[in-house]
Amino acid sequence: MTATASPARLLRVGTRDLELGSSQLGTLRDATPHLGDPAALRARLADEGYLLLRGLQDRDLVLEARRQMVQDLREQGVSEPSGDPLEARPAPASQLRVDGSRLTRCPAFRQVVESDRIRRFMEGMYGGEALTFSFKWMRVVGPGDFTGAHYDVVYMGRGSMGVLTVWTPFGDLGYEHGTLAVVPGSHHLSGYQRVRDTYGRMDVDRDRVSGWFADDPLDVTGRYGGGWATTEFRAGDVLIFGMYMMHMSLANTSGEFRLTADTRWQKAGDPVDERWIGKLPKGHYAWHSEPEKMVAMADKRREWGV
Ligand SMILES: O=C(O)CCC(=O)C(=O)O
Repeated sequence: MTATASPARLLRVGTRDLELGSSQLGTLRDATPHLGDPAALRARLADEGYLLLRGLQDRDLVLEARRQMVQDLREQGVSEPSGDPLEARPAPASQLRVDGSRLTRCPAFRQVVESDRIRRFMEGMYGGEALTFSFKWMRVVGPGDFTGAHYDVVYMGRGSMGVLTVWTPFGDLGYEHGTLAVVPGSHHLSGYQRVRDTYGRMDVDRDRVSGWFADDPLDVTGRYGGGWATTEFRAGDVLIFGMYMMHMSLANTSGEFRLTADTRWQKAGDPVDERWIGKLPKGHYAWHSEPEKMVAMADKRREWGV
């Protein structure tokens, strides 16, 4: 009997199809076995730049938050009614990307993103008290949409450089929902040095640059090295990474919304980016406020030669 090779699986990452399992797109390594060993987790984070932790959050609570969010989206007329309280299917003529900020007011949302589990985890990572930004980024990403490749530092780089992003799926996510992808090691790979020294010094409010470095994943790894990695997620899993991790998302090719949050933590007592804290965080106060002053990333990249 001859073994038949399984067909290549193509996944749409940003604007390009990449073959899963190829050198261009691999899968994320699971760091869950190191839970309870902060030194090992810190070493893994320093080396690869990310931590994939399965079941860190309480799955039932995450699903309860999803139920509350779906109900809110239905009340807004954004999501279609359905017998399944967890199904988030866009209503006809609904937008591609819906403002998710109102979903952060769902009671179970905050219970998840500020849970004792994640706080204790961060305290272990920082070896002391941890602080989370009061601003929470909740994404409701519609079919066809994706997030372009970027560093988080261009959006929140005015305080600690030890800020960690926690990417939290609210629901089970297959690749087709548009999972997050990172370039492992891109925070220290030498090929990215010039990118860190140019793009990585931007501040979207001060410099009014568009924040994404690229829409095409190969416009990153094809030039600077490394490969993209992603995985499928279950409610309760989180992906954690630092400010200089190059990341983007797969395109949402499903017929449903992708509900995910990115929330930020840092060591308490370190300088804090004042845009994201307090009762009413001011957020991006200049970026996009005067469209005629916006600087296209393509122009900046030409200027930097990257
Ligand atoms: O979920 C997304 O599409 C983008 C998330 C992101 O860029 C982040 O977590 O920093």
